[in-house]
Amino acid sequence: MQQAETNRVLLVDDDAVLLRAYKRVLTQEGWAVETALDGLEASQRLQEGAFEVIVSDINMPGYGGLGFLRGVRERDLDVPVILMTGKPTVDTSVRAIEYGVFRYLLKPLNQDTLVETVGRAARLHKLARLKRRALEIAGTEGRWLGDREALEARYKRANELLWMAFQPIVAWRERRVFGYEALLRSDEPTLTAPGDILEAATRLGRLRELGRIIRAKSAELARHMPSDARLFINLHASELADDALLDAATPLARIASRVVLEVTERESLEGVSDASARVQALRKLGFQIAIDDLGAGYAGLTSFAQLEPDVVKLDNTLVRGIDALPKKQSIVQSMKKLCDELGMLVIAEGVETPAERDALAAAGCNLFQGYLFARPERGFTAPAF
Ligand code: G
Ligand code: MN
Repeated sequence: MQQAETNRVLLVDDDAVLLRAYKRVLTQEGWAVETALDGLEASQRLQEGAFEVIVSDINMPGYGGLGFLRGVRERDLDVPVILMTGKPTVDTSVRAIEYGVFRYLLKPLNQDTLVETVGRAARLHKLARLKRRALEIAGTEGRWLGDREALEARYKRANELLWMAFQPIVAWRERRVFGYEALLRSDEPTLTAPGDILEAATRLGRLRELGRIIRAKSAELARHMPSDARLFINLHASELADDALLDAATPLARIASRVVLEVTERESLEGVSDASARVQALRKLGFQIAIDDLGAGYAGLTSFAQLEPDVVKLDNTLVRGIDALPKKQSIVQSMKKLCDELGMLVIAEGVETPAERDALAAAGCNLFQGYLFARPERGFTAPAF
C-alpha cells in the first residue's frame, strides 16, 4: 500500500512513564506523536491513519510487539518499525528481522539514539516511496518495488512457510469426489496470495524451483488422498520447459496416471518453443492435461491445439451468476457440447451457490469445484453435497 508523507510517529510501550518521556523528546523534534499501551491499541491507531515511523516495545502484555509488527507488514511494506527490548533474545531478534524490522534497539534508549534513529527511519521511508514512484513512472509494476534483498528475505520466508491446500472437485450427479486440486498457500504475512508468491518467484528467477517444490509436496501428500480420486496440479506455462517435469523418477511421475496437470489459459505458451512435444512426453509418462481458467484468457485456439487437453476447466467468470444470465448459459452449453464431441471433460470452477450449480447442470455440466462444496483446506476434506 502506498502511503502519503506525514510527520506522524507511533510510539508503543506498556510503560506509561517511558512513553511520556519518549513522546516529549520526539514532540520537541517536531514529530506528531501518537501513543499506544499495547499491540492491540497500536493496531487501532494504525487503522486511523498512516505513520512515517513506528517505535514499539517488544514485551508487552497480551498482543506484543512482534505480533503487531506482523500485522503492520500485512498493511504496509514500507513503514519503518523500530523495536525496543529490555530482554533481547536470539529468537525475537531473528523473528523481528524476518518481519522487516528497521532497527532493533536495547532499552533504556538514550534521547539522542531515539531522535537519530527515528530521523533516519523517516528518511529511508521517504526514499522507499520515491523509488516506488520513479518505477511507476517508468511504467514498471509498482507492487514489488521493495529492494531485491527485502523481496528475497520475504520470499525465503514464504518458501519455508509454504503449504498445500486441497479443494475437492465433485461429480454432482453421482454425489462423489472426482478429484482434488492442489493449491499453493503460505503463512508468510506479506506473501499469502498464491499469485503474489508466484510473482515473487518469477522476479527472483525461482519459478522452476518453486514448481518443483509444489509438485514434490503435492505428490507426498497424495498418499492420503482417496485412491480413486485424481490429483490436479497447476503448472505455470514456463514450467513446461523444465526437464525435471519429464523425469520419470520423480514422486509425481510415479503417480502420473492419477495426475492432471493444469495449464492456465491466462498465460501464453509462446515462450515454450516445443510445447507440443513436451506435452506429448508428459502424456507418455501417464499425465493428463487440463486447460485452466477457460474463458478468462485472451488466447484463441492455440492453447487447445498445442495442448490437446483431456480436461477443460471453465473459469469463475463464466460461472458467476450464470443462473440469471442466459448468455452465459448458452455459451457454457455450447462449450460443453463441443468438449463432449472432442472427448474432453469439463469442470466448472468457482461454483458458489445452488442456483449456479443447477444452471450449470442444466447446461450439461456435471463436474464442479467451488466454495459451495468445500473451500481449499489442509488435507482432503469431504465436500458437502
Ligand atoms: O486459477 P485457478 O483456477 O487454479 O484458481 C483456483 C483459485 O480459485 C484458488 O485460489 C481457490 O482458492 C479459488 N476458488 C476456489 N473455489 C472458489 C469459489 O467458489 N469462488 C471463488 N471466488 N474462488 C474460488
Ligand atoms: Mn487451477
